[in-house]
Amino acid sequence: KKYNVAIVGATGAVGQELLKVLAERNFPVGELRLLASARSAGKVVTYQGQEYTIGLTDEKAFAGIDIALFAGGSASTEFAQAAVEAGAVVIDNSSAFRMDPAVPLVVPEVNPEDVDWHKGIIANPNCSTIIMAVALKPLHDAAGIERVVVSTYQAVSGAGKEGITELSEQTGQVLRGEPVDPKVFAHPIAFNLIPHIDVFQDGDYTKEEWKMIKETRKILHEADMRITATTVRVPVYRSHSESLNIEFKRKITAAEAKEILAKAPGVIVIDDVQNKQYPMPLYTSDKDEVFVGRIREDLSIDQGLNLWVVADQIRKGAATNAIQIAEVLIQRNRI
Ligand code: 2RA
Repeated sequence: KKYNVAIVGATGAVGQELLKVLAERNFPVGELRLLASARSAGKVVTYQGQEYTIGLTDEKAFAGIDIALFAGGSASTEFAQAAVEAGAVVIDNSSAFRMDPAVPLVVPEVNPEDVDWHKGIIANPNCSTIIMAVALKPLHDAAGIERVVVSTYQAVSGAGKEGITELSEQTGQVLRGEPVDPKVFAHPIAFNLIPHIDVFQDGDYTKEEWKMIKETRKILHEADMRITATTVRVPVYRSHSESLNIEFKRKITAAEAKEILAKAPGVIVIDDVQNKQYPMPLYTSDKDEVFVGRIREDLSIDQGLNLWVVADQIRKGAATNAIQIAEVLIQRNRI
């Protein structure tokens, strides 16, 4: 069986990646409808040798669509409901529905069963959250997580194509001794780190930090899990990195954790410090897995581990996860 698929926001960084991943995974696409806002509607893109004209996203754009992949942004609040009413299942990459108790928030390696209770919309979690959840889940199953302290090192492409352009341009400007004019980020990003992603909210945490806390609890079904986060933008093009310090309910050795993670779905362990092997964002881009290394016991507490986790946030953190959700929907007969 084939499925008619719409991509909303088809010209953006996530939309383009959704197209690539659909093709790579041989997703059973019937009709493919590419949609975007007025700014991009009418453009022509080539996909698998065929030309597609980008259509305008509006209430009428979803007739006959089985799966609507929303890449993110305001289109979700405006049009996701219209897509559901037209009979599509929406897989939404925006933050609009993630914490809605009536909407499943799904990472296929972690909580695939949650697709079973969808009512038309399934939310794709925040990129940094997905990456962390894939690494936490097998360890939580094995030893019970008591508390997580996470610090992120997030690539500029998390802010879209404009983030990439800003880093490139500023790098050249700094090297030439010219002034820089930050637009996408609050401060210069070239040769800098910015401990500020998205807007500031309660307790002076950013929205990105709250997403990592609240969404992880929902995905793991652990409403009270103690999690604290600091999210930082770094001058890296692609792939988010995260330092995780995890305290457990029972002792887990580094060797045990390595064994568990090596067998975990969607995880690749790269951890051979003698040979200087650990995950790095330069080498994880365009990959679908979550890479884990520097696995070691936290010697300052009895039952703790430190991990270094890296993954392509446009792939596993967005497009790949969304398409995996669509695959789970099909496998579990929920579409
Ligand atoms: C970022 N997490 O990296 C965001 C993207 N959704 O900015």
